This record gives sequence, structure tokens and C-alpha cells, in this order.
Amino acid sequence: MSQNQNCIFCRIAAGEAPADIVYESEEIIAFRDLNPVAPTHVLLVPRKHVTSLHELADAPGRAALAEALLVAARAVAESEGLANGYRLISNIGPDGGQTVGHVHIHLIGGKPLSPRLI
Ligand code: DGP
Repeated sequence: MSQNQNCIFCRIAAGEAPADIVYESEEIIAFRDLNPVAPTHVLLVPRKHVTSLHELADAPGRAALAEALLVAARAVAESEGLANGYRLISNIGPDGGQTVGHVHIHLIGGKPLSPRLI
């Protein structure tokens, strides 16, 4: 379901670019971040091209996609053995530090994380 040939996450979802995939469902693909910041750093990515979580909030099928992201987060956390906790982050827009314009949630864990976000 690649919708944007210029989008690296669409290309990964379509199997046209390599990634270390850890979870797949009809709606979501999850793969390890290229530049991990913790022992587990997985990106949860809807296959459908939506620019950010902000846009997802009024996209067609938003409820199913939001649910699928949460289900994927829990499944990955369990398969990665993160019983002690983990963090979910979604960067939105330039001031949010978003560098890839396809909605994704970072799932980070495998070590104690600082309560401070920045
Ligand atoms: P953000 O700054 O929130 O847009 O995060 C984008 C993340 O995507 C960043 O941590 C690096 C990762 N990334 C960028 N390109 C690729 C890629 O081609 N493959 C993988 N696995 N990760 C990528």
C-alpha cells in the first residue's frame, strides 16, 4: 500500500527498501530505527501515508489506525521483553523534531529512561 514513492517509510512498507521488521499487521509495520537511542528503538508506522499524528487525527479511518498503533505498541513491547516499561514518542512538525514526513511513533526502552523529556 505504498502511496508516496518519495517517502522512505512508504517504500519500507511496500517492501521496496530494507528494514529490520519486528511486527506487521494489515495497518501497521514496525521496524528498528536506523539510529537507535536505546537497546530497543522501534518505529511504529501506519502503512497508509499520513504526514504526522496531527494529520492522522482527522484522516479517514483515524479510529482504526489509532487503535492499530496502540495494539502494535503493546505487541512490540511484549515481544521485546519490556515488562519494566518503555516510552512512546511522536515528533510532529519542524518544532517537534520530525524528520520523516510519514506518521510514526518511536517505541524506546530496554534501559531506564530519564523522566526528563528534553
Ligand atoms: P523523527 O525525527 O521523529 O521523524 O524520526 C525519524 C526516525 O526515522 C529517525 O530516528 C531515524 C529513522 N529513519 C530515517 N530513515 C530511516 C530508514 O531508512 N530506515 C530506518 N529503519 N529508520 C530510518
